[in-house]
Amino acid sequence: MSRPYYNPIEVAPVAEIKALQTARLIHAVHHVWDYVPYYRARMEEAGVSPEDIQTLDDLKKLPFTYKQDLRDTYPYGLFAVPMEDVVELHASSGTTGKQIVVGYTEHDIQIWGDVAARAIVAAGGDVHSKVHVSYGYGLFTGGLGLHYGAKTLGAVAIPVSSGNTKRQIQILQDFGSDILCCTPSYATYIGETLREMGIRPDEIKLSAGIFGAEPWTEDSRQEIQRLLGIKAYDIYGLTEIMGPGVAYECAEQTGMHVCEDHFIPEIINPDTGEVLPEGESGELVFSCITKEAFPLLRYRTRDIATLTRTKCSCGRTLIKMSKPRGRTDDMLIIRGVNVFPSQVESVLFQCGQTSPHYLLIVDRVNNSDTLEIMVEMSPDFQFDAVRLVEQKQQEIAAAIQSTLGISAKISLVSPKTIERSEGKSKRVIDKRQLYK
Ligand code: DLL
Repeated sequence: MSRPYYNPIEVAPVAEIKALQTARLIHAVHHVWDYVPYYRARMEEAGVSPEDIQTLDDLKKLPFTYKQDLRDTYPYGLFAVPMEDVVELHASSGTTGKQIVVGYTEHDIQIWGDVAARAIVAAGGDVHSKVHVSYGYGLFTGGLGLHYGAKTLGAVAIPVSSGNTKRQIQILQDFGSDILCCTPSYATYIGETLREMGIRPDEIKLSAGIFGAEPWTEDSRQEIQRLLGIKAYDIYGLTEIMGPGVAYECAEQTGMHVCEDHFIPEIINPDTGEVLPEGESGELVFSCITKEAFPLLRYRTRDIATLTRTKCSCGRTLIKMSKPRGRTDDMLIIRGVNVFPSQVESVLFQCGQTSPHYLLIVDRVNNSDTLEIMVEMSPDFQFDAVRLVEQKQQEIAAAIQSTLGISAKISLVSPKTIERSEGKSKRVIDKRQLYK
């Protein structure tokens, strides 16, 4: 019989988790003070020494760490162990700017395997599962992270990596994969290809999917579940903190449990840096309390989410984070209105006959911002009926106006017009950046 959780800490009393966090935080602060001159200098500047950190509440005395700090110390300036203790490097370029590089000791890799194994178990996996990993392998953490999770659990890792979608489907069929791991946009693409090939979801063995690395809405979850005949679980992580497995979803599918025994989350006001009370929306900040090679403290993720510690029906006591709504740096400001691509996605789903593929094109004409939304329609939409096309455009424009408060030009395009993604999808073209 499969276990309901992987590691007993997932269901431990909250007081026990907090005691563990406190002890580990104190140790982590000494570790960076002793071994990372950059951290020591930042702490001295802020007037804090390791002795000032005795409780979880003291965490807020520590200065924040920003992506810019990682760039300024590129490549190895924030490593807290000698290179002979590092066994693996990963990197991320993000959407903008110079890449950053992170390192792991053998112990760090073991913890990564443990937290990713928790995600697989929470999605119904066990030692018998065949875990089909279609995240990219390489410097990106997606592929190897889930791979380590499957191996740690004792399940079978199938390292397919991303791309070659028809071959993915052949492997799903022939190898009998149970759990698919990839970005939600690639899951949609695989599902659509399956449909085009005339293969019904019940002809493959998949029962679950573990999808993350980019924002996705509840509507796209429903779409993926329908296309692939599975239960779709969210997983969150970022290169700087560990990779996938920082937080993962359970059967309740109402947010992701944060692996608080390794990463302390906070929600802050991104403008003032003030720590916000539980339940409020703001920027997620993480402190690594067990990492040896690359232990970031109070790292500003730029992801917008909420944290709640309500009782979960799965029995896990770890705090839950909401689906990130987007990143502060993904948020578009169009004629003064804040717009997240995920909000547009929700509106499109509600309008019906749309597909999950869309593109926002933002420009500046005569000193005023313009927004065009290219929407790919589902195969049953009748493009030859001009009146229907106009009606649909008006319907979507009105829904965008009433939900987001901005006007947009809607362009409906036929199926398969918008480029598909095998990894993280690109939803926005902001031409205004060209004029900066
Ligand atoms: O995307 C790690 C990962 C791999 C997570 C596979 C989940 C699955 P990065 O490339 O460094 O690492 O990108 C991290 O991706 O700050 C978020 O903005 C976004 N992100 C990650 N997971 C989610 C998610 C990997 N479940 C950045 N929902 C993060 C929304 C996500 N956004």
